[in-house]
Amino acid sequence: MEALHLAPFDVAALRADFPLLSQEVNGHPLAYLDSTATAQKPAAVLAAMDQYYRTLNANVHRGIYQISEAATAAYEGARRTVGRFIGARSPKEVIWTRNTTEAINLVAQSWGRSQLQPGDRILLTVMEHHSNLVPWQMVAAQTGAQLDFLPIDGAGRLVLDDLASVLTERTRLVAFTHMSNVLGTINPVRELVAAAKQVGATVLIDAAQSVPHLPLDVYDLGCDFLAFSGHKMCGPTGIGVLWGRRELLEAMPPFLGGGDMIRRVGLYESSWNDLPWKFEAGTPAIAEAIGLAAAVEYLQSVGLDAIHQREQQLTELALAQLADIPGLTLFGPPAAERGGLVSLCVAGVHAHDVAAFLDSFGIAVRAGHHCAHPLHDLLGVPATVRASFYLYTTEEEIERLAHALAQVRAVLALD
Ligand code: 7TS
Repeated sequence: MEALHLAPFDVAALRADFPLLSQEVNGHPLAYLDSTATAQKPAAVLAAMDQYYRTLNANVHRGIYQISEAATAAYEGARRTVGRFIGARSPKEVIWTRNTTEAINLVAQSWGRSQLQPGDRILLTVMEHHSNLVPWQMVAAQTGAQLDFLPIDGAGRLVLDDLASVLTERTRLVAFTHMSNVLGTINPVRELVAAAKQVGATVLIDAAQSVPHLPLDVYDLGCDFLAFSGHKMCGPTGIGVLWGRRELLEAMPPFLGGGDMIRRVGLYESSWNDLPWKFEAGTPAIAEAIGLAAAVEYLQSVGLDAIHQREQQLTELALAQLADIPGLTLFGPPAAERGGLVSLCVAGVHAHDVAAFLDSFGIAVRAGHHCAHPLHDLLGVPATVRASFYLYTTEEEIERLAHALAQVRAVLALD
């Protein structure tokens, strides 16, 4: 196999920023190929959170004392940094949540429950992660709305030929993933948004797999809501974002009730705080917001264009190396149409056994249905093995993956 020529990208220097990556597992250097599940954290993120706890730790929006005011400034400054990163026009459009899942549930329960009526339709795709499916099933049961689905073709691309039959005047919401966490497919956002807008539908984008990996601007995409998680973009767990158009957010009722989200509270009724705090009940994830802003600054220093290009080149390399291995089935479209991941099956070997075999070589991949059960039913397999790449992934790690996968059938296949 002739090595593909990759654009210059100082991966060795980047890897030095990630303390976890230097360890050995089962006597081999760790090859962490599961960034789609969660990304590793650079020292700059760990340092920002450490410094917050060492020097500023105090609750926000409350204390009239120095460190509380400084903590509030850092926390709200983080919101501005993250908002600018996705093209938000105001920090009021940026709602902190725990993760993508909570952001989508917020829209489903606040916007969906107050807007949807019996007979309304919600258009999703068959490739959604459970977090962009189950909340809509729940709100459909609560409101009498019904779900429709866009299908995929054999290469894992959305099929838009029959769009007019599923996207009608009754469609109130179109919600889809920007990038599939199983197939890697990058969906045609602008085309879908334009079609949705023609019928007056609101659009939510699950950007859990796109915000970490490619440059993106919410106004350029034209959507109404966009959800993502900090932990998949080199930030901490426990922090995510819902971006929404201000007029929609202003009109929506709160999601959770409690401290911080209120303006005035009486014994029998209350009034709500301004955006964004109306949606942020209780003590927030302060250190995590600060850590996420540090992650954003880190990713920007590398460059999202460079990261995306690099991942597509790594994917091309992986697809080329894996294509030659007998007994492998690869899912998803060509590298140019996808992000940095490869999902596959090995004939005669369960995905979990493949993952355990790879782990014995220090290669960490995910095996299972990746929270996309209906998609796996459609692919006709109970589980896949998924290797995913990020800015710290090396060509050598992909070669090690291909080398180990070339041996797995000889060792484990029953046929
Ligand atoms: N949407 C997509 C497209 C995802 O890939 C994930 C997580 C989520 C939503 C949910 O994100 P969370 O942070 O709220 O959990 N995907 C995966 C994965 O593929 N393996 O582990 C988590």
